Amino acid sequence: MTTGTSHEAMAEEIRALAREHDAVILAHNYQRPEVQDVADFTGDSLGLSRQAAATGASVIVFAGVHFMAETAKILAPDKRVLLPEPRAGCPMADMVTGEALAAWKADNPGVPVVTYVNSSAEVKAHSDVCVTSANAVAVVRALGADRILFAPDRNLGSWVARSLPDIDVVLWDGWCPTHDEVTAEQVEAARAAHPRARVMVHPECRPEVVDRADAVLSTSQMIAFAASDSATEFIVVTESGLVHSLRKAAPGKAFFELTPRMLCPNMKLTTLVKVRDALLRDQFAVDVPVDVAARARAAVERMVAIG
Ligand code: CIZ
Ligand code: SF4
Repeated sequence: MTTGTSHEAMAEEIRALAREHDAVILAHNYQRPEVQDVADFTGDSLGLSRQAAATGASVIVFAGVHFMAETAKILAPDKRVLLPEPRAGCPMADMVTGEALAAWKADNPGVPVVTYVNSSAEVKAHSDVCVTSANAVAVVRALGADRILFAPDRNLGSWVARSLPDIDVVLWDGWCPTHDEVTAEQVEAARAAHPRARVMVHPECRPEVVDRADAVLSTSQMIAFAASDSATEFIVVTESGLVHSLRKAAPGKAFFELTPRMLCPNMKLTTLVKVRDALLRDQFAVDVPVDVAARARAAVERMVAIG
């Protein structure tokens, strides 16, 4: 399963199965290149969940991690949502539970709870509003509160706090292991090696890394920025899978990764074989209890309405 030819044969089988089962295949920007290439749509978690809600297909195969498939189910409750690899979770999403968030909220009456979409349905259901890395600053600004609780990513939360100095942002202590381990020295070394490159940094990185960016962007924003900016070289400080999407979106430009490369082991668990098996065996369905889904959907919809 490593050669181009075997990928092509498997991709053909997957496309035929998707037609047969009335399925749409969605792949996150951090997925393996061959999984991105077999998908109908690639994108960030919210963009893909909106595709899930808009599609006419009855089955959604979500190549990503568990919270993303849950978000798709929340926005498309009547569709069957399959996660090809049931072990694909997100350690950051697991750093807060619905129960713990509810207790934090009870300790801070009247303070809005703002939750990153990288969280479980249960956690979203206890939140006032969700945000993505693309809209966190704009949504929090629009809330008009002078104090907020932000979970689970302390790094995205500190980016919001530093962008909006008049708002008191109280941080939950969660982080993404893949983004949090990047150091300022690594970014400086990459810049020294590629002095003409623009540095694009994801806000899940630490503040001292974010401070060394030319642009602080979500994955979908990085794709748009690289395609439209006048620069022809870019240093990409986010999960390595995005480089494949960037090269497709801006084929004439050069994209450099940090050393060591940034990898999310959970994102890499999904393979073409698992996507094929998901379709073949109708596995692994992701369900969200109706009441939890309704409350989580309200937090997501509030974000969409504000942003
Ligand atoms: O929301 C997403 O898809 C994630 C995890 C990253 C991003 O910036 O798009
Ligand atoms: Fe979670 Fe980080 Fe992996 Fe995204 S890259 S799924 S935030 S662990």
